[in-house]
Amino acid sequence: MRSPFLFSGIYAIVEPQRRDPLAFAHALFEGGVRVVQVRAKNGLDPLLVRSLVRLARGYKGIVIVNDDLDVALEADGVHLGQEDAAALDLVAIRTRLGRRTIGLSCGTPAQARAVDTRIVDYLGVGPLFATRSKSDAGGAIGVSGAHAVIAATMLPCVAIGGIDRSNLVRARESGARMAAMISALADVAEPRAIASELTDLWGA
Ligand code: TZP
Ligand code: MG
Repeated sequence: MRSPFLFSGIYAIVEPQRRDPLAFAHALFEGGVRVVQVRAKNGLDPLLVRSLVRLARGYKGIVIVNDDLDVALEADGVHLGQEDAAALDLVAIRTRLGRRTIGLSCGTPAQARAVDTRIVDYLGVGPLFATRSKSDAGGAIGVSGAHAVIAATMLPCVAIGGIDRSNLVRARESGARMAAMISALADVAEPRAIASELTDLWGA
């Protein structure tokens, strides 16, 4: 990991169209989340990302943006999907992003083995369980499928897809260092309380 942060716990994905992103991220950081990814279908506002980074600094947290390499320069890193990465020159991206974090989604051991670990810092592994937050996420690979992907890499992994309070402990059995969530955090009245509960449940 090039960015100095503790790679463990809950990885929150914030979609600005779902909840007011600054208030939501504030609640999540208060609840113990240290990594927030901002994901927006209709483009990311660089000013919002700058504000989120300023907020994160008060909690020793980091902000990663989904896909957008220009806005990533305002943030602590970028997360890319397989298709995004296939169309890009990752060596050039590493040069451009410097020491910022680069994450890549992987759903199979073969994809994990193909990752250049000199360039990519962490893998997003899933979907673990069925998800309604990403229509093209593909079929669930389950805990054992995720375990196989994680066993195929030396990189730290973030489990993702349909994770909530009911299956968080099972998700941890995959060997992932972090658990990423959208709905389990966004669809609740008290995100701070849920973030705190999930952070404790995940442990370390
Ligand atoms: N990538 C794989 S599954 C997923 C993404 C972005 C969506 C996760 O959302 P949720 O609501 O936590 O299932
Ligand atoms: Mg993408």
